[in-house]
Amino acid sequence: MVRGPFIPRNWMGACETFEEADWVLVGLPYDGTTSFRPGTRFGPEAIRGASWGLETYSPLQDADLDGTPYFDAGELEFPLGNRDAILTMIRENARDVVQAGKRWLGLGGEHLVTFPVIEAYVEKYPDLAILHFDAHADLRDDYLGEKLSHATVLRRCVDLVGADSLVQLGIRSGPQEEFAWMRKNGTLLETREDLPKALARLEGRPVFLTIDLDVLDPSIMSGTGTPEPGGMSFSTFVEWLMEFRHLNFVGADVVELSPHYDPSGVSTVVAAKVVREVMLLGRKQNQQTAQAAKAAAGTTA
Ligand SMILES: [Mn+2]
Repeated sequence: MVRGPFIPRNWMGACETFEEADWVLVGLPYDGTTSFRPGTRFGPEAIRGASWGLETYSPLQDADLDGTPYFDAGELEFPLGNRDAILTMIRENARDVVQAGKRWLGLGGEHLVTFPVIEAYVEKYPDLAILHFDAHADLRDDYLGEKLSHATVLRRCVDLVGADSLVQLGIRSGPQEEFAWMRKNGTLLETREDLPKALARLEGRPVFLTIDLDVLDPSIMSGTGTPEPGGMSFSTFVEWLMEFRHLNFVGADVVELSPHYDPSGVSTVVAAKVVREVMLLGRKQNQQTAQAAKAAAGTTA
């Protein structure tokens, strides 16, 4: 018998049980269709480690994770190499979370992991809309002959929800046809002037938020499979995110962290902070209010 205490390996501050959670974090260590630099299978574990360096309070949103029950389910153990079996596992797990009335928060992993989650979501929310941050449109109909790939994932999601249920930000790389498609279908939010139109697509509907971390500039996000120069600073990213914070987010994922390409560890810290801000979206809970509520409930902080 060794006494401990031992360092927890889950996400900082997570609650004990699935039942009490609002958000459910699920690690998705899969990078099987990655076309350039593999390694996102190590993303979720790295994000968990970095979470311990975060504060629970977000000055940006004046909200605290203490008032946000979230459960860290851990990493799914995948039969690596069997893409279809892995997608089925993710779909079934996401379905359990969604049908229990909880919000999925997937930690990638490559971006293909979003598709089976959207499949599970549209079963419960047929009017689901998707808000997509990425350097890449991921709208190819196939990639090297494959219909299911990190490069086609948003096209597969559009097959389910329709092009008029998608809003995309930060896209700065892709073939001309993808840009033509986005402009034709009005999915690409390029300037502040486009914001009201984008919000009109999303307001009043259940929204799934999918964030490919390569939307951020490689200067803070070198730790990703397909870095693209010219990306958002962290400040610009959160400014955009705050434009959407009043929406009804029913689930989210944060994908494509590949920690071994970032020896400084900065990308992983950024990723963890993105996850924190996502969990606090829509929760306008002032810290003092939360503490007062705790005191009233007779619990200790
Ligand atoms: Mn991308």
